[in-house]
Amino acid sequence: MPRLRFLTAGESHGPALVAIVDGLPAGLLLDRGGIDRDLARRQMGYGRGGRMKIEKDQIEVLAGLRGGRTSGAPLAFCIRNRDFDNWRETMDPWAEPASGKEVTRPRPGHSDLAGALKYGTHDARDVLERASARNTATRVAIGAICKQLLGGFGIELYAHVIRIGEVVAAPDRSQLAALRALAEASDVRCADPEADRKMKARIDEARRAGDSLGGIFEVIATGVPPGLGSYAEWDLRLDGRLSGALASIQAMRGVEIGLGFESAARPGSDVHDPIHYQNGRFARPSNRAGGVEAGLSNGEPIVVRVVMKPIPTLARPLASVDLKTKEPFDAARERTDSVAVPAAAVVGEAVVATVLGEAFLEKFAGDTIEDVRASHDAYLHRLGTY
Ligand code: EPS
Repeated sequence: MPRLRFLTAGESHGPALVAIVDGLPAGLLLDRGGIDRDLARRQMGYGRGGRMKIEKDQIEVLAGLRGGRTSGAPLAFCIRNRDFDNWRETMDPWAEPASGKEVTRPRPGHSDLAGALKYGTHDARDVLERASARNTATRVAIGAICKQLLGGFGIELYAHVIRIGEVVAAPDRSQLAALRALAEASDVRCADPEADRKMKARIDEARRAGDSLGGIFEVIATGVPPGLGSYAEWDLRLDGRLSGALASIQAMRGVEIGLGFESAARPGSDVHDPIHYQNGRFARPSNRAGGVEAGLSNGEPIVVRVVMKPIPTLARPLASVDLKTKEPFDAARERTDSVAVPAAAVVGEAVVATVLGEAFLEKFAGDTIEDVRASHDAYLHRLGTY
């Protein structure tokens, strides 16, 4: 039984994005509609540019699935890029690329300059095609598969936007279902209607100024049993794995778990969560740890927040230097989104699901979903009789 792992490939304007996911147990029933719904959620959001009007992302499974059930073999899928039809002359895998789409004016904040230096090229086209956040579609599909696995064991995930630019939301977190309904109905995926209005006004302002905005989203995972991850080795720690995976999403600049950076300002008595024992189970009256202590899930909801920087492609670009002539130029002007934080939240939700899926299948490893269930149920029984 291999551990859960995946690889992705694909250029933003190439024929398709592809992924291979290995280590899913056999017999897991997948719902294509659920995966496509998450792909559609990622495409939504106030402030996105023209590209999302072209794409309609859908999963096309190529291997490892029969009758909707995983076979235990690697699962391979692709998501077609509809925009490839407009880019054939540049992006055809075999034909010599037509001239005109070279990128010699690197955008500050994007991969263009460092990538061109790394590969010794004066045309950053190959660099930005792969570095593009378009690739997050594959991570959302992988996360959607993991959400379906985890959902079968009562683990639910949800992401919502809590800040765009200077606008900070104050959502009511007491009822998760209500928060989810509000955020899902919001164009900016924000569960605070007042902030929703202000965020959209701020996005309009940024768009008019040819500028972009970043923000913060929060992911909440409920129903996670205690004991996922490990304190035993650094690379098994759940906090490290969540932080690393979330920071690897394009444009993410910071991750905090639970109280996060605020922990620095408080005494320990106001940071750690007291332990109670009520009705035959351990209980925590607060969740400042965000569900993770010492690299292990502790049974409380996992809460992470992620900072996204403003998108570097600006309609009114910053100064840059031509890679060939070394002359100053305005950076390449490309079609762009002004804000992608609502989309990034969906990606973050998927990435947390993927990390939890990996940790879940480590703890409850099995060749078939029945084996996984037997291991899971035996563990819960043990916890119940502790
Ligand atoms: C992106 C640039 C834009 C975004 C793209 C990410 O694409 P284009 O250059 O085709 O206008 O729309 O995001 C997506 C295509 C997507 O599916 O999210 C970039 O440079 O990272």
